[in-house]
Amino acid sequence: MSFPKHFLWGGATAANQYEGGYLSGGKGLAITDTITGGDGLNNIPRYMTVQLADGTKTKLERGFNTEMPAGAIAYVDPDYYYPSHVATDFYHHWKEDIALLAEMGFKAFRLSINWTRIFPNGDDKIPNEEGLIFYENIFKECLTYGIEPVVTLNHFDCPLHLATKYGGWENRQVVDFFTHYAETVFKRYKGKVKYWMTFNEINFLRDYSMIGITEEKSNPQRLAQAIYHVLLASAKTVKIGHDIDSQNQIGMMVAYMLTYPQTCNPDDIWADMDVSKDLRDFYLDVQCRGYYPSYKLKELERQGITLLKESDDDQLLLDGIVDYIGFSYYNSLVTSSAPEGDSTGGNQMGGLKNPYLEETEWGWPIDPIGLRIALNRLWNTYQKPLMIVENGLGAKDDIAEDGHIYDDYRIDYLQKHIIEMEKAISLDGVDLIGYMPWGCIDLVSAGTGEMRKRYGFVYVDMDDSGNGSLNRIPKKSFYWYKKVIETNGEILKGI
Ligand code: P53
Repeated sequence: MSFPKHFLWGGATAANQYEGGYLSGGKGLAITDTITGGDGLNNIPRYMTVQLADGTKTKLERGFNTEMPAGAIAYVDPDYYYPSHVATDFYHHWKEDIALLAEMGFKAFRLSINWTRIFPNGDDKIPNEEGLIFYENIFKECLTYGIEPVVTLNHFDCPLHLATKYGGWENRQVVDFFTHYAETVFKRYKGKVKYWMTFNEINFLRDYSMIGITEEKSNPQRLAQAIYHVLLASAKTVKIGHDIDSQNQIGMMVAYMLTYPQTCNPDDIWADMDVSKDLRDFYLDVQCRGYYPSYKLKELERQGITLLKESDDDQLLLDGIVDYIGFSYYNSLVTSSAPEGDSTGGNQMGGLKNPYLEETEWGWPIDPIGLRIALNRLWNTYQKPLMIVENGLGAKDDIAEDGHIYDDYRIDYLQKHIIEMEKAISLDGVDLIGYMPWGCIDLVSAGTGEMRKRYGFVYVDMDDSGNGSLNRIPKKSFYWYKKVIETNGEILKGI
């Protein structure tokens, strides 16, 4: 095994799925706080509770196929259960949780700052000191154990007030609100946090629940403008972060949707290229190269979309080239020029069934070699250091009679992926700097809002309706991962 000496072994979380304390310590409401729990195995989606323009209260399916009508506003209804409100309560368990991560030997811990904990409304002039102290204590605690915090500035949590009052990211003012927030935390945590990421899975910020815009389908100009603003905010954030501390490493984060064309029919190959651009490459191109690629400009032209820009925007995008690429990788997808046949699930979206791959209980194909392919493609295309900031198996865990959790299936999944990572490093020369499997301590699923879809090395006693003691129990994978880190991967040799 040849993992670099200072390889960042760790794990990843996100505030809206892990933290809870949704109104504690002066936190404001984020749109993610208005999304209900669902049931992935029985196809019950997550909903957003919504008040329509005429005052009617209703719920709308959260997702890419639903459009938020003009004038509608998300709200919290006391009759519904919202998993983000308590989540797995990192808010009250952070000391205990960080101690558990330290016991596994973590070198890095990815977490996100809740924007609404720092600026409850998003447009506040002065930050919420209690929120700033909350994360400061967490970073200090990590550092006492030698754990490097890896901080996502925005993991799906748009302040509700910014949607209601400003129309979300379609409004250019939101760029300034966001960069004010970023500047505030860069200054406050200078010297404590070195690794930052701007927007989580930036290639999937497409609906009201994440960016606060309405009519995002019937008026594609709106979505294109909002995405432009998000990319601009990301670039501006990178620049501000570098100006405040030249030691800062500021990366992007993309859901790496690896796709395979179904056949060698050139129509299929072309369709795959076409889908890939929109699905992920566009976001990588802009953030790694500093400008909109020609295919995107042509596409906007064809759609009759004109982006509203300011004179120094182009320079801003160039100044905001990222230092590294962070990405999530869970599965691969099959595309086709004439998609028919059985479909499959997956992170963010599904594709056609791949007959060569097994699937998880939630229908996500398992494809460790795909991770090596993704690493090679990203490295060869952009020549930027890579960080895997999400990977893992969502599965049900049972507590055995002896009180232990024997999650061999999870060990098997992770092990196979780590072996492919090692090949990418030692055989292909990829510059991979870290591995942070998802949900290292059990947390709420983003896709389905369930608790029973677990990723962690540590079990948290909490069920899909929010009942449970919140007690933490290390699983079998906890001791396995500890060994992996301790031996810098050597323990996997020969497997
Ligand atoms: P889960 C769906 C919706 C939003 C984000 O996914 C998602 C997904 C995937 O279904 O992607 C990322 O929890 C995300 C994490 C998320 C993780 O994948 O649905 O960055 O927040 O938890 C895993 O199993």
